[in-house]
Amino acid sequence: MLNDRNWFVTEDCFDLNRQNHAETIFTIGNGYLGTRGAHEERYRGEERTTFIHGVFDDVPIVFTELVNAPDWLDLSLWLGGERFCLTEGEILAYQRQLDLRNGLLTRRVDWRSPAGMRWQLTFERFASLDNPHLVCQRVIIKALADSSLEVRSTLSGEADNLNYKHWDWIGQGIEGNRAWLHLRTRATGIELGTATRLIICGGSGYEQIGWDTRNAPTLVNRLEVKGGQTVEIEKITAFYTSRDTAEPQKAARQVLETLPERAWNDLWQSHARAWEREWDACDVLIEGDDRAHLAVRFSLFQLLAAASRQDERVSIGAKALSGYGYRGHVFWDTEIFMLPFFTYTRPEIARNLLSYRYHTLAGARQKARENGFKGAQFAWESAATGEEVTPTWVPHPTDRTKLIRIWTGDIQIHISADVCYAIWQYWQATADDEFMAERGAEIFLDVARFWASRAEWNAERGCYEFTDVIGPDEYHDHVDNNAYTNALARWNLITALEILTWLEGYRPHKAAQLKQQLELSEPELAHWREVAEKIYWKQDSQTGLIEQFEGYFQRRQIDLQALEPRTQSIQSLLGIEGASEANILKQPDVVMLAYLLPDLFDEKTLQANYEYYSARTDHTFGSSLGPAIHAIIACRVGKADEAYEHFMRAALADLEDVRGNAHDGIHAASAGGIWQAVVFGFGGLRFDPQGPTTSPCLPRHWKRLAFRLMYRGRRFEIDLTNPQATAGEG
Ligand code: IFM
Repeated sequence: MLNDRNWFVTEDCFDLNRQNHAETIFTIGNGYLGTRGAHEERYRGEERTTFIHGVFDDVPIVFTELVNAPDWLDLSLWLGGERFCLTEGEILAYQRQLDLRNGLLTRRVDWRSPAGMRWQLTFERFASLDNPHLVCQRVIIKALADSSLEVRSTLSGEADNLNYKHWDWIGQGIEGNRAWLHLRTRATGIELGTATRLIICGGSGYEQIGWDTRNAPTLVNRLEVKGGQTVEIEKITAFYTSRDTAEPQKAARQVLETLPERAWNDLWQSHARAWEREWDACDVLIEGDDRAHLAVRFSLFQLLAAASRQDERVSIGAKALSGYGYRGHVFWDTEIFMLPFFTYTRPEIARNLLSYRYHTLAGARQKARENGFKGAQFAWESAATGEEVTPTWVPHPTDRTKLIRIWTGDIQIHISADVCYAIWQYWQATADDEFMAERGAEIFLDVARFWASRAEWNAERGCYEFTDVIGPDEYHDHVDNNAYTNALARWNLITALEILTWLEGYRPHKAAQLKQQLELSEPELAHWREVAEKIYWKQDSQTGLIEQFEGYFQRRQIDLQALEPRTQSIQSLLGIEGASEANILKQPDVVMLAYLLPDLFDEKTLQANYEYYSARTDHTFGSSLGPAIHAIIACRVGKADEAYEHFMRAALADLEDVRGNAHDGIHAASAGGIWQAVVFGFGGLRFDPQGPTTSPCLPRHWKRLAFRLMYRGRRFEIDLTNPQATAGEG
């Protein structure tokens, strides 16, 4: 790790009004599961969730969602006969802290019960990164006078998703200090086995019983405690599903058998070592700006906690594993925003994430077919199978009698090129020819085929067009010739042809096999070339401005400044139709293109387009994906102050809830964008044939920026200092 500062996210008071935000930011995970930071004891309005990667089940409207697993946190404490609850009695001291170095969540409470008894409690939990099937809790309780203690720990199969039930009961049991539960998802038939073990040390007069209540086996322990004495509760819980093993319930029980009598210390050591290895690969140091530094590390922690290391059939949803937002669905957020962090620091994880798209090709082919196209068209929102799972209609946010039609699943087609872009970037960064030959090439070729079949020939204009699409800027739907979509499609077609040529040289039998499997003929390949050469493209030769889509320049001109200060998005202010008729963007579109395909933009073109579109973008309440990208391009056009403003807007989206929606789950795309803003924006990192090189544009108060990278199998440490740094946020 690069230093020992800025590793702790801390909450100094118990506040039920912001409990859902706190649950999000105190989410812990290990790439297998993620658990929101709900407390051990229950509170009204809480959203206590554990999501396990790949455990999806059917649900109305949004088709499928990650299922909330049985709650492993539950511990109900009866102290001297009174239930421990922070809304009763008096809180004498309180602190909750997430240690980003290792994902240990600790809560310290000094509590006076309603009857006046004083107790000091320390709660700890972590989700083992070493054995991702294990989650661990410890509670240390000190009574300040002689008293009694009762601990109740329930494994509840009643866990639901906002009142929607996904689990059917199969079986359960209690044996001594262990309880287990066996469940199955209702529609998808995924079985889950969970088992828990409760050990208590300290105290006397120990009594252990079990309540074998259906669907809620409960371990109960009663004991006496002396004033000043400490009691330690250790609870270890295991999860397996039928995605991991044929007998998940047996596996969950068995793994607990292998643990020593007291397991916390051993499990902790191996877990902490695993996190140390993670940070060793990717830590970032910012000197001169503690707030930014903590926010960057928080983002990286959340990405690392969400990424599967074992399973290449899952990806990371827009809210990772940290909340109900977008129901666990996977968007372009993963490939364009999160993946670069993994590609350049943990390429093995990036490969897994890209393999998810390979394994969901069948869904993408089905989508293309159903829409009357050839090849593979990736779903705008994807889950277990790659079928499209974007809801078609959703209830209006304020008028529940109305429904809103969501078009992104039908026509936001740029996602297919985004997937290819991430594969190409991974290949450039790792030189993993094996992956490209065995998986990437097939995706590229089938997506290129989709683009060629989706393109429409306009005889009058003599060009190919993509009509009726949505670009990254979702305030405008049903537009023709969105510049981002057209340019990425062209890039995708050309690069697919280049990859095929490469494959013919590198692994001729694989190239031949793919051509045969996909029935690729020379005339079809020639057609791809022609489509790529003749795709509609409009750029003003004088100003360099690229029109975001046909007719964009004629949209109603809105003066954004005149609407400030705002507390809501332009779409909420003007309505869906009103925003669509106006020229305001939800998020970068041409500017996004400038980031991904910089060769299309010379200095003047970049400047012109950045200034034009940035002034017309809803930075504060549009998409959270935008600010990090604006920060990067602002650096490229030499606007360090502006870059910093965008960067902090992205960096604080979760920790300080600057958009007011962090309760839904972390902004995972923004988290990935923040890393890119630091490395490619402020660090000015790029790759020359000789390797990485930088042209920094550090915020004026940053004294030092250091980060680590992997590039083509070599590790690099980049260390940039700013001798002119002014005193800043410190
Ligand atoms: O993928 C994004 C999109 O760009 C903007 N709306 C939210 C989606 C999920 O984060």
